[in-house]
Amino acid sequence: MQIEKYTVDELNHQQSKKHQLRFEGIATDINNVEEVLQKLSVFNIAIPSWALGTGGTRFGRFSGGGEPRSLEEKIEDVGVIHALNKSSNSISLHIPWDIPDNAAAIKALAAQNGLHFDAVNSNTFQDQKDQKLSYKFGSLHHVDKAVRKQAIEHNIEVIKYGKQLDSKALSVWLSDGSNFPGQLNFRKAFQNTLESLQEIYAALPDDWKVWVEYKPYEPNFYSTTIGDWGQSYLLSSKLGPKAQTLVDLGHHLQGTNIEQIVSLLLMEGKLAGFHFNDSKYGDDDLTVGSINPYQLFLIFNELVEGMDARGMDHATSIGWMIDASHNVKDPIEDLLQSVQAIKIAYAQALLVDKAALVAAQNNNDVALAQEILQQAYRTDVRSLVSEASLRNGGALDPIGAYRKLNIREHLIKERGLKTVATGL
Ligand code: AFD
Ligand code: MN
Ligand code: MN
Repeated sequence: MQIEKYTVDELNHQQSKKHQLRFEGIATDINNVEEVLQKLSVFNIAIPSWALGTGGTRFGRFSGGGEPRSLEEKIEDVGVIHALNKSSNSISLHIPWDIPDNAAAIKALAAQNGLHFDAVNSNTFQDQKDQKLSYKFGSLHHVDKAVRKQAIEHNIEVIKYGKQLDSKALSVWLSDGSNFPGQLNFRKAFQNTLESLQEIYAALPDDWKVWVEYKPYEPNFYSTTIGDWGQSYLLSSKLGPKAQTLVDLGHHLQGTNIEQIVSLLLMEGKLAGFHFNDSKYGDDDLTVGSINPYQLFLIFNELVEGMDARGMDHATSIGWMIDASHNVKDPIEDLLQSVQAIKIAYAQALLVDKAALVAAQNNNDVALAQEILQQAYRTDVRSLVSEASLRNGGALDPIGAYRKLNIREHLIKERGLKTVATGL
């Protein structure tokens, strides 16, 4: 479904007085408010095609109704998100779940919705119908060369689809690992993975990147062949300049200092980008900012500082994407909330008084350094994010607008109550 712009404008109009008061309140406090607004308004976060349906666990899946039944409908859903928040102008596809039968038509539909295609993702963590060899014991790291070859060819095919859609990156997440001690020779598994990735790397167009994602456990519970950022960094370094390390926030053991990882990867020019989500226990894939928004802010603080140090463009020099799977929420509401949480953390990071922080660090003034960070974190920046959205033609309150416009009800009417989107 297409959202008519005047319906969003009408809702904004109803809220405009209240918004104006809040915005003016904070605007007078910030000396570079226009610069902050400008940065916020060009900042976009990609939506993964697999987050548009309700997720599940191994115990069950409870579909919410009106889920997209095809790639076309997934694109329409991202179009809805983007029309409301003007901050989600791309979609990331997962092959073979989202094979575009007619790339030209798919591209045209995306363009109609103001969207383009972010990284394409390969899938060698599941066996597909009619697949010759099984990935039960892994893919790119497999002991059998024939299985590795099949997985390499799949990745090269994914690049082919991505080229048709003007994607610029291949995102690789492997579930390869082992469940029991002794099952695997770690060195050989790593070497096989490297050699397989080298073949995929050789098939990358010049202006493409390959993003190597890591994850400590699940579905394997003893070892994962690309288990942490060190292993991913080792691979991406050996592969070459077109390979980088992708950070998925949920792919860390509890207590890991993710902001420090981010800082060092950025320093080395090896940070591919993000899969945003939040978690309490593991790879929970919860809504961004729902559990630990302070950590999200600290990550953005390192990002802003590190990118500025290298003269990088915040909006375009790395990949920004959500990777979530919500089991009980309306997926579109969850994604709108996630994008808002990201923009709030980014806005807060832009408010950090950098010169004062550097001085405090150089004086070992620990208390002051904390004050400076928390001063920014405790600022209510929601009206800045709303103002940026308003200036872009989006809604002041995207989730409120989604509800008031009864979008899910429309989708259910159009698609039915018992639809299930492809994905996990
Ligand atoms: C996994 C990974 C990865 C992958 C996705 C598939 O985070 O990014 O593509 O889920 O649904 O947990
Ligand atoms: Mn991920
Ligand atoms: Mn994950």
